[in-house]
This record gives sequence, C-alpha cells and structure tokens, in this order.
Amino acid sequence: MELNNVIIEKEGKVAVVTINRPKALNALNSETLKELDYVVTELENDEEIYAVILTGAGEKAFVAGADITEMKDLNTIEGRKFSILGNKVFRRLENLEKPVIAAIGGFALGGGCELAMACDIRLASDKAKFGQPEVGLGITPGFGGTQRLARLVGTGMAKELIYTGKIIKADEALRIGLVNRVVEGEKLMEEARAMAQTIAANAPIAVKLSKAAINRGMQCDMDTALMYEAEAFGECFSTADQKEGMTAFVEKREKSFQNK
Ligand code: DAK
Repeated sequence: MELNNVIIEKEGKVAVVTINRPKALNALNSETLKELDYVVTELENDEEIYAVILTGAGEKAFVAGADITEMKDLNTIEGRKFSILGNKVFRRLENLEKPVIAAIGGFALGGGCELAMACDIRLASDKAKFGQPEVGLGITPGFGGTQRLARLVGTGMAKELIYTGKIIKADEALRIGLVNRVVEGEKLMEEARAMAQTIAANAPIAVKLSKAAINRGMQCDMDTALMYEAEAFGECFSTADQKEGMTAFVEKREKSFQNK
C-alpha cells in the first residue's frame, strides 16, 4: 500500500510510526486511518519489531483530532463508516501484541487524545496540550474518549474535561494521570527511543503477555483478571526466553532473548 500520510521507520527492534500531515496538524482523515490500519498489520506481522513509538510530524501537533473538514459534510451512513473504521484501528492498536509508546510533542485533541490513550504509555513534551473538545463541535468523543479517559483519569475528571472541552497543558495532564511522563520538548524522541529500547531488551513474549493480561484484566472482575494473569504466567514457561532469562541469571551472564 502506498503511504501518503503515515511514515514507518524501523530502528533495530523499534518501529517509529509518524502521522505525517503537519499542514493539517496531523488530523485524522479516513485515508490516514486506513494507512494506520495497514501499518498496524505490518507491525503485527513483523517478528523483528518488539516495541513501537507513535508520534506526529512537525512541532505543533501530535494529532489535532479527527479531520473536521472531511467530517463536516458526512451523512449518517458515511459517519457510521468513519466511526467503524476509526474504532477498528484504535482497538487494533490497543490490542497490538507489542507495546506502543505515544510520543506527544504538541496538540493531542479529540481523536488525537483518544489515539494517545489507545497506546500503552504516553510520553509528553512540556509543549504538549490535551483535550476532548468534541462537544463544542456538536458531537461526543467517538474514538473511545468517553471510556478510555474515564478509565485513565477517573470519571469526575473525565467528565470535567469532556463537558467543558477545555485544553490542558502537559503538567496538568501529568498531574491527573493522563500521561506517564513529561520531558523537555527537544528530548521527547530521545526519551521515547530510550524507553522503547529498554522494553525491547526484555523478553518480547513476556511483554506481550503482560500487555494482554493488563488489558483483559481491566475489563473484568479481580478473580477473572487474576486467572488471566495465571494463564499468562504459565504460558511463559513454554518459552525458550523464560529458560534463557532464568538460566542467564543463575549463570551470572548476559541474557539473549529470541522471541521464542
Ligand atoms: N481537522 C482538520 N483540520 C485541522 C484540524 C482538524 N481537527 N485541526 C487543525 N486543522 C488545520 C486547520 O484547519 C489549519 O488548516 P489551514 O487553515 O492552514 O488550511 C491548520 O490545521 C493549522 O491549524 P490552525 O491555523 O487552526 O492552528 P492554530 O495554531 O491557530 O490552532 C488548534 C491550533 C489545534 C487549537 C486549532 O487548529 C484547533 O482548534 N483545531 C481543532 C481541534 C479540535 O477541535 N479537534 C477535535 C476534532 S473532533 C467519531 C469519532 C471520532 C471523532 C468524531 C467522530 N465517530 C465515531 C463518528 C473525533 C472528533 C474529533 O477529533
């Protein structure tokens, strides 16, 4: 597939995916969502990639939302199609069997904030800004914002952000738990790469199973969730990497994981 709006670069075991429509502040139109869907499939199938960084091109925005220019004239059927496409891509990203770090250098608004929330970890530059301004456009958040934001920051704070549509700065996003960490603007990608490499140096199957256990466990009661954890833990013992990790520890040598 020819990619016009998304760039994928592989750096060893880490893939850097960049939404590349800086003139529109990387707004998500349907073409970009389709390309992102394709990129998720590529990442899924690439056994050499252990961690992913998702970012936006340019200094101003991560993603300034769904593309309002494209959305404004949609009819009901087209609106539904757009919704199905967006939700499918975000869910696939959330469930991708590799950790995804969102590196947020500027505006993450509406669908952009929702895209960041579909990632596992959010690193923000001190210039980043967040918000769910949809109600000011006459719509509700549509790519999971009502659900993922409430789960991340609690219902009270999610309701305040969604009802007011206000835009908050990175330090406030950190305070409420919307982002994991805030770093100096120039250091954003360096920090994201360092974190991705740290993750990629660990056993990829164990990381994958941890992600699945957390994601699945957050959607059910504690007893069921702990069963998922036990299942994941057990599965690790059928991997060569578990043997390697523990043997290397006992033999006091460097470990070498093979994703097996
Ligand atoms: N869509 C399309 N173009 C956008 C855009 C967006 N979301 N955001 C910015 N742009 C474009 C601007 O139109 C402008 O284009 P030109 O005029 O240069 O051609 C260019 O990017 C630069 O923007 P500004 O000139 O406005 O730059 P400023 O620095 O003055 O302002 C801003 C930056 C981020 C504060 C402002 O651009 C802004 O307020 N943008 C809109 C932010 C927003 O409201 N985002 C939420 C969009 S609604 C659904 C699922 C999901 C959604 C909806 C439905 N379903 C399930 C059906 C999601 C909805 C949203 O995300």
